[in-house]
Amino acid sequence: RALELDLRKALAEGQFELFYQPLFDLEADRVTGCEALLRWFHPERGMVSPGEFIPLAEEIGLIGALGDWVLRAACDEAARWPQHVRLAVNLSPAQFRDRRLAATVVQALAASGLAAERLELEITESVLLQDSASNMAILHDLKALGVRISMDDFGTGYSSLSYLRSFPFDKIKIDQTFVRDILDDADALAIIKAVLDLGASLGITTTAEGVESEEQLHELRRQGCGEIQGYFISRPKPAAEIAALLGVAS
Ligand code: G
Ligand code: G
Ligand code: MN
Ligand code: NA
Repeated sequence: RALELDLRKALAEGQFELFYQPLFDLEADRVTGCEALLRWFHPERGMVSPGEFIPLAEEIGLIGALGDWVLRAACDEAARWPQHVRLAVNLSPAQFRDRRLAATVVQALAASGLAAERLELEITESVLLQDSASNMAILHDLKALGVRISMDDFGTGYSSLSYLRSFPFDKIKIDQTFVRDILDDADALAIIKAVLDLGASLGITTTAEGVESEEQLHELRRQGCGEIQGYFISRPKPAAEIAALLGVAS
């Protein structure tokens, strides 16, 4: 469990960094948001993927401290961006075990000066699956602050549709596995169309994730998709590169 010991030290030693990936509004034809994506630069192993260390952080009880750091650091950074650019932050289900989550968000907003309307919190349906009464109460507290709540990785779980009824989400993010096959799989296209219809009927934004080519972008535009994210627009990049891309004076 060498990695576990290293992870316990990593926060104090400043080994975490936030990268940011743009969200591109197809109607406005510009970047209107960026998603914070956590990176761990391990002194010997180099970059460790969040897919590896987030589950470990949850397991060893570090996700609370790490999640707080992410919220504070991301809000501080986003406060420098133009007003029309929102910040999206991923929340792990384990962060909902702490009833102070909404208070932590309030503190991060207050300390940074970022307006609540500019913060989007991305959750997966597992948040609503586990301990749902308590998690639902926290979600409503968050929503009452004026922050937006997005359903991430939509379409990959068990019963996403029922979750859309149980909470007033502001955004649906279509999982990248559907976008990947949009040009050569009629079923993937049909599902994307249905989710875009669903978003339109609910009056909320639908974002297509994992857009890697111009052809995929064209198809999504043709289907009326409002927002895209993916390597075709930009890979996740360090804060300074994103600030430059957004025209922030350094
Ligand atoms: O950026 P990347 O593809 O490596 O992210 C892998 C996974 O890690 C994704 O599911 C993403 O949502 C998650 N992730 C990235 N940053 C954070 C974070 O700050 N907090 C949480 N809880 N998950 C994150
Ligand atoms: O679970 P979540 O959607 O938060 O995770 C997003 C993950 O997808 C991040 O790890 C990010 O690095 C990755 N990602 C973002 N854009 C693309 C893309 O165009 N192609 C692929 N393969 N991965 C992407
Ligand atoms: Mn996400
Ligand atoms: Na996602």
